[in-house]
Amino acid sequence: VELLGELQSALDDGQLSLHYQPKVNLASDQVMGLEALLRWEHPVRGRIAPDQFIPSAERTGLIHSLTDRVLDLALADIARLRAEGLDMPVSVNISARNFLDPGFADRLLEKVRVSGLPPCALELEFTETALMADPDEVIRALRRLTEAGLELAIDDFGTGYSSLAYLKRMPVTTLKIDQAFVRQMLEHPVDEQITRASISLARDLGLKVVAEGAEDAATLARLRDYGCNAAQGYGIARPMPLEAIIAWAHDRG
Ligand code: G
Ligand code: G
Ligand code: MN
Ligand code: NA
Repeated sequence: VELLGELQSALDDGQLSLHYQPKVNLASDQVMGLEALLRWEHPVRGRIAPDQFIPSAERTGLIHSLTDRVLDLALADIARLRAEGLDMPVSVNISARNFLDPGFADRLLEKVRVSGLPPCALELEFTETALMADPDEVIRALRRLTEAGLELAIDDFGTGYSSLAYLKRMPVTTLKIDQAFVRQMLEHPVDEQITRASISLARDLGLKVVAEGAEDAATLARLRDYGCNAAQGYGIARPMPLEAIIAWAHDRG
């Protein structure tokens, strides 16, 4: 609660920024996108992890202005990336609560319009939980966003509560397999089976599939064997500030 009051001032003081983690296409080895991850640099407490403040921002409704700020930061950073010749979609994490705000899709589309960027430069990641409260309403909002040209991805796949019937109804283009299954899949056969089955499911449904939490070369090689389209994880790169990701991407060629 105390942190939350400070988050309100952090929103006004420029203490929030985005770090970026690359996703790499496993067939071509090319960078195919970046995920934006929120970072709060508190003047006294130092770095505060999103897990420590996003849940309470969700409970109190502050998540609405927080997500608006994240979108503004991301759109500004996308313009900078494109000025550097780095023309790849950036994905932003959207809370389930954001979809319960009836003005959310309109505000987001207006921000994209004002930015002058093509809508396909922005991808939204959200979990299956986003559908639980009001599936029809959320699916309508998702459809508007996808019809406007945004990319949509299901995040943390396999850890939520939704049914596969929802997966079929949702207008998503990408499925991200949660790191809980990928990280130690070479040590734990059940994790590997779940990862492999999720890759097949995604491909059968015509979705792109991204494995998260790939921490080493052996895991990346196995994911490639299984036909996974892309991977993200410490085995490729950690999340890093904008200028560092620009240097990293140029360096990699
Ligand atoms: O980057 P890190 O591993 O610390 O992120 C921890 C969690 O916080 C992840 O579940 C991630 O999806 C979430 N997260 C990171 N940035 C944002 C953000 O901008 N908005 C929301 N809603 N969640 C975020
Ligand atoms: O929930 P979401 O998938 O958005 O969360 C992404 C989180 O995973 C971020 O906090 C990011 O820092 C973290 N992360 C990214 N790659 C790896 C990895 O290879 N290993 C681990 N342990 N965490 C990772
Ligand atoms: Mn994510
Ligand atoms: Na995830």
